Amino acid sequence: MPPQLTLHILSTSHPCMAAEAALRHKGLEYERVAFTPGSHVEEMAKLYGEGNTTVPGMLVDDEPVHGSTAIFARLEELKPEPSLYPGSDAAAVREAEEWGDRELQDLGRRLAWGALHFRPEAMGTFAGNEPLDPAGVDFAMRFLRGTWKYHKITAERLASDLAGLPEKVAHIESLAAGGLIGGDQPTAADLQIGATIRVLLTVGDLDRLLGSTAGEAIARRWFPDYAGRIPAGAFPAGWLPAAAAA
Ligand SMILES: N[C@@H](CCC(=O)N[C@@H](CS)C(=O)NCC(=O)O)C(=O)O
Repeated sequence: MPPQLTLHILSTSHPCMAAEAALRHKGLEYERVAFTPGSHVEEMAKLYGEGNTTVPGMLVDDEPVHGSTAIFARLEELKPEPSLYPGSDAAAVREAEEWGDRELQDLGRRLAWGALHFRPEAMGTFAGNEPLDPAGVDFAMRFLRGTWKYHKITAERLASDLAGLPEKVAHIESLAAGGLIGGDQPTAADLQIGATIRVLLTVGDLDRLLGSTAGEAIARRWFPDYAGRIPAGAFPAGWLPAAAAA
């Protein structure tokens, strides 16, 4: 009997999207449990242990596997083909995936929540709805203050994240040029990096930096559907880097 797999997620989370794409790519059956933001903390701690409160988490029967990179690795053990760490590139793919987790993933949270502060009406679009009405904007503004605090977002932090983005985009280009990502089959690095870029594609201010890049192509290929649009002009213009890194 194959083990029973249960994936615990929050619905707009990009590492959760990445883990789910890996399950689908491997053709594994799984149960998907979407928690409500807020109460997920207690639920996750119960299942994955004190301190392991972020999503995704996956139960393999009763065995807890916490975090997207651990989930990729465990899925690879459970079903080696199609591989997420193919052949002689395995170590380099693992390194690229870890870079995506360590260096890029947080930007999907900070830049999206960060931009929404300036365009709170756009929060409605992330649920697939129209921009919020004035009462909705009042709610969103209170909610967004909470997300800034939780993710330790400050204007200085955002400006520095934006200034560093061209270098990260250039790193993704070099991974694609080296054939580690962007192939016909997704690697763990495609899924980890692509999921974050997919969230960043909702931020209109980043269109100029991300448009026609390898990151954009990978994100749209493996994550075609992701609701949300924050119109350009959210961030103060001076915070946006002038051009992509060479
Ligand atoms: N690097 C971890 C981080 C996961 C993470 O921070 N997930 C976010 C959602 S994108 C989360 O759980 N946020 C809610 C929380 O921190 O309580 C991974 O890839 O699994």
